[in-house]
Amino acid sequence: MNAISHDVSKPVIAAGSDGSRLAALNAWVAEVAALTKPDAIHWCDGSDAENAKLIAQMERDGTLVKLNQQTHPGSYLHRSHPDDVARVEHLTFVCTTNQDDAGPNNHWMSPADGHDKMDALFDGCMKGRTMYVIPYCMGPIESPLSRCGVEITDSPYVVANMRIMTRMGAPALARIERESKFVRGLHSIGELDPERRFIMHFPEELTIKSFGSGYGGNALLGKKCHALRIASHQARSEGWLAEHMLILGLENPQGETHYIAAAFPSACGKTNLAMLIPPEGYRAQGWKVWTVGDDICWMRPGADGRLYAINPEAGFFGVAPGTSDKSNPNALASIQMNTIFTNVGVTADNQPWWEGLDNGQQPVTDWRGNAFDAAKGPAAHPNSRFTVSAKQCPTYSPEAENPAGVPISAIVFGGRRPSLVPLVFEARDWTHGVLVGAAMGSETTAAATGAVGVMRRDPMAMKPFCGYNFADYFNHWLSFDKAGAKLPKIFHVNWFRKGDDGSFLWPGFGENLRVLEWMIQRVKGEAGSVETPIGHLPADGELNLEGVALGEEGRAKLFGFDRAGWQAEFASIGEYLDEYGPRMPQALKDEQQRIAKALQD
Ligand code: O2Y
Ligand code: MN
Repeated sequence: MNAISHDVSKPVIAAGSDGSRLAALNAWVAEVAALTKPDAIHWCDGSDAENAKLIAQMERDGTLVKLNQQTHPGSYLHRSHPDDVARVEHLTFVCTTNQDDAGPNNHWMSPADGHDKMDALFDGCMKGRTMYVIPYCMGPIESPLSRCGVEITDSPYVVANMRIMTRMGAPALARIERESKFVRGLHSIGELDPERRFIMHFPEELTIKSFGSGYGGNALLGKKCHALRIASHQARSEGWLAEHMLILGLENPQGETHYIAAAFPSACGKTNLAMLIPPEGYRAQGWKVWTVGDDICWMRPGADGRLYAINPEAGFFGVAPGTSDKSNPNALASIQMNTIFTNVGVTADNQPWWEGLDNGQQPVTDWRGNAFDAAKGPAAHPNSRFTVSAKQCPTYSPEAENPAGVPISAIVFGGRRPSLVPLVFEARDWTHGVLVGAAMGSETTAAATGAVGVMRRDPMAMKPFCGYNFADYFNHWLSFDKAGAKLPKIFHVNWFRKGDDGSFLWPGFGENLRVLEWMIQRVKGEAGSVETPIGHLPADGELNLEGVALGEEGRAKLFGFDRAGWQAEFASIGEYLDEYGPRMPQALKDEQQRIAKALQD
């Protein structure tokens, strides 16, 4: 790496710059270098040559293993430390001056204590290592909705992933030079010791400090730390929304495309929905789904009153297990080349493998690098991932690069709800829709450490990601409903409703298009509904079920309304809102009480 690194004894100046407009950045880099004491500093330019050098270095030191280059050209496997395989919510903090500003939804530490704790960990941690400075832009470089950041890290794996997941390097640095405002993210893998691992956010200072993990959202600071926790805070003060949502375009046979943003908790199928392939009959008629983003959505009102959205990311960090030619052919097609796989198994001929791939092959090595033994667990870790450029997705929307963003027609909330919650319902209005989002519940998944399959409230799928008090966040959502606003309709879906025998009642995957079709018909005033206290359900025959085999139980549970069950649910929602005390907006409490009362009538 020496050929492309700076000698630390020389002044730390961004490459290609006279330093004047980047004084704050240069000063911060120098300050970090003085604290962490790296052997070398490398400013990332994002070029192919730089990436090739880093990959070669990581191959040499075993950080990356080259996969079968005939079947998967340009693709590599990374095995993370076995104790470092997922986000760590219990070690993730929001450090605001007032504890109430972080809210009961976050772990809190004072900014002074947070900095002290982290700086003690960072002291000298990069001795013997290279410090990489990664300028990046979240969103298209020319978009007014985009925001820039700089991540400093000692992990070349992070550099390679950030290159895929963000617009990284020279163009981002040029934008930072123009704007001079950027999010500061400091990261070190440290010793990968779970006892010395913290992910700290300082939203008031637009700063992130992450130590002791090299994995995904803990380490790729542009993703969850910047694009959700810091951005949600920034969005509140600037009048926009930073959300844990996919964005897709639904094109009908008339060539009209409606954009939908959908929030589902981690590992609940956002990537699959974003890349949906319509069922055969729909395809024949000309229906298409375009992928704008699979995880994060930044939205702001445009001059016409509609919400316009960008995907701040440039790639996908998708869950590998369960990805197959049946569940998500577009994802599978995307990851045939130039992909970094993390913690998957490997076949005898060195191809990546995971449970549910269903390609007729078998693993010989598991995610830890041991000989695969089914008795000892899965070949791929349940939270194993692929990192790939969005440009490799066959359905990647050209509109994803539009600096103006895409206009959103519908917002969808959804979770894993084995009982009670029907397939789809529509909120009556914006305030009701905000309550639907605020009341979201879902079973936990392997995307974070901790128990899997436990029901918890996950408002707007932002429980792990909202950088401030949820009560203020709901208030911010409510504030969009003002004169001149042309807001999207809000819906709730549940692809995970189970029957008495424990099996899923809805086929899901491509068939979910039927539900999206009903939503857009509702947006256009072309489909009927039945009004219930929880919202509008599809009227009989209004959601196209032709060719879907649903038994009586399926129809009753997917499209029915269980009054007694919802009474109990609304009592629980009321208790949940009360946990936030007087900061909870009265309008939301009134809405909950109005519906609870209607459920009694
Ligand atoms: O970031 C991680 O460590 C895995 S979790 C993840 C990865 C990609 C997209 N979303 C998530 C999530 O937890 O929501
Ligand atoms: Mn996510």
